[in-house]
Amino acid sequence: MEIDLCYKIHHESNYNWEQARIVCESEGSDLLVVDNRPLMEFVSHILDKNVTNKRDEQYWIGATDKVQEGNFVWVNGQQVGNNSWHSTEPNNADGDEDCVALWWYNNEMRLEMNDVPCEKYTMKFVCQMKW
Ligand SMILES: [Ca+2]
Ligand SMILES: [Ca+2]
Repeated sequence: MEIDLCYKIHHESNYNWEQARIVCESEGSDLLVVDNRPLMEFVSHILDKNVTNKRDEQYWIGATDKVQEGNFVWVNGQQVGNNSWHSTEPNNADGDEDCVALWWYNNEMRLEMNDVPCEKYTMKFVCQMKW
């Protein structure tokens, strides 16, 4: 599969989801859309080379269920499939998890998606150029 992606990893971790998206937009991009497994594996590979302590690494990506609870959509308007979620996610913990981040579950090579509170946490993020 050919992967046509220009991305930028933001290693500063002081933005919540909405703020991170605004940073991406100010650079002519948007938060990363990882809508298939090969692309997720590619992104995992790239991020794996750029982190030192995976246990602490989390990255905002461009998916949210802010508009309708339980209905996750990418920032490009596409529906989020179910192939890249961690096995127990999305769980909408405490009824307040509407934004999606990548986590290194169990310190493995594999990144998986988790829904987390949009504003409570700040973390690193990945922007993707729009063409
Ligand atoms: Ca939710
Ligand atoms: Ca969750």
